[in-house]
Amino acid sequence: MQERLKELQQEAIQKIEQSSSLKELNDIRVAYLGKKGPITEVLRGMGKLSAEERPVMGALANEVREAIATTLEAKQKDLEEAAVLEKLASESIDVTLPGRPVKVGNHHPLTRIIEEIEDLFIGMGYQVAEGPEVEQDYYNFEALNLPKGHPARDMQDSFYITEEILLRTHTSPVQARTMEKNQGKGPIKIICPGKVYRRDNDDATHSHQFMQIEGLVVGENIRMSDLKGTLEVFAKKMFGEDREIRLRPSFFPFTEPSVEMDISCMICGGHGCNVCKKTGWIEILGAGMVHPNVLEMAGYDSKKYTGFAFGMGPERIAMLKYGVDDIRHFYTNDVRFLKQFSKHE
Ligand code: FA5
Repeated sequence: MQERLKELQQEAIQKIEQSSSLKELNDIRVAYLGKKGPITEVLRGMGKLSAEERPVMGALANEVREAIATTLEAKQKDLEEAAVLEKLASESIDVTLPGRPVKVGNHHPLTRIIEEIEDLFIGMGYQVAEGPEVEQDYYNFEALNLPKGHPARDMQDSFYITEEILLRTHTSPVQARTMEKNQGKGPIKIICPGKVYRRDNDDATHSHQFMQIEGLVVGENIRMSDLKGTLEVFAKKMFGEDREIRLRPSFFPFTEPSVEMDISCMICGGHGCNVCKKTGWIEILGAGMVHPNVLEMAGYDSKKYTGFAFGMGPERIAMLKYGVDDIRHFYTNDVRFLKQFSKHE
């Protein structure tokens, strides 16, 4: 029996030393020290021993149990430590590895142009106004001196929603709305950027939805020379100090007199090229002195107050500034096109 116990001790310690997991170790514990284990079995047979042999055997059995338990404990500690070290190693971060590149977006070229124009006018004391894209016929046309049946309504083919409601064809209704809100009192100095809609066929220079930026200045003694000076500053800041401007007579029912502004071609410097169609000039915007009827309809005394207004298409301006040959590039969201503008960020 003594030998059997010694054998069991040796066998158990050998297995413990060879074990490589906590689960394996637990199985060994159950197998050797459990109630159904061989040591317990040996102890059960102690009844057959003499009274002298029994305490000697009991002491030996306890020694064997103790030895196995201590070895188990030591091995368990080793395995637990090894597990922690392995976890730390597997979760360690190599801070010297290069990071994953973060894709940085950039402003859409149109947003950039609009913000540039806004900043420029804000710097001259203008405020930014907004108006609805789904507009009443009254503000889009009638309040702008374009009564129903006026032939000039055909200049802007419209998307009507009902007889009286349409998608605005220009940002000029914001002029009428702002003047009306002011109830005929006090000066106004606003720009209004926004989307507009026309039943135009899409091509390289036309879109059925595009942006406009409106400008309106109302006050006492506002003159055509103020309009010209303002537009000249705008053109030079936008396209370069050596740009020249010229105003050509034009027609808009809401301004009198009306003009179109050209700038000297930035490609050929005014000598004539394909971009300016050999004229040396490029058309940029429409403008004029606010028609007295428009002032009166909005409640302003046209004898006391005068004003000027202008309206431009930022897509066309962006096309000229960035050398873009098709307006549709701005709307198709091709990243190869958009990425080219990130360097301006
Ligand atoms: C107007 O819309 C007037 N409301 C501008 C104005 C305001 C005149 C205040 C006087 C006083 P026009 O229809 O010319 O004008 O349009 C102005 C600009 O919008 C054009 O110069 C052009 O740059 C742009 N534009 C017009 N139609 C389109 C289109 N289909 N696609 C892209 N841009 C367009």
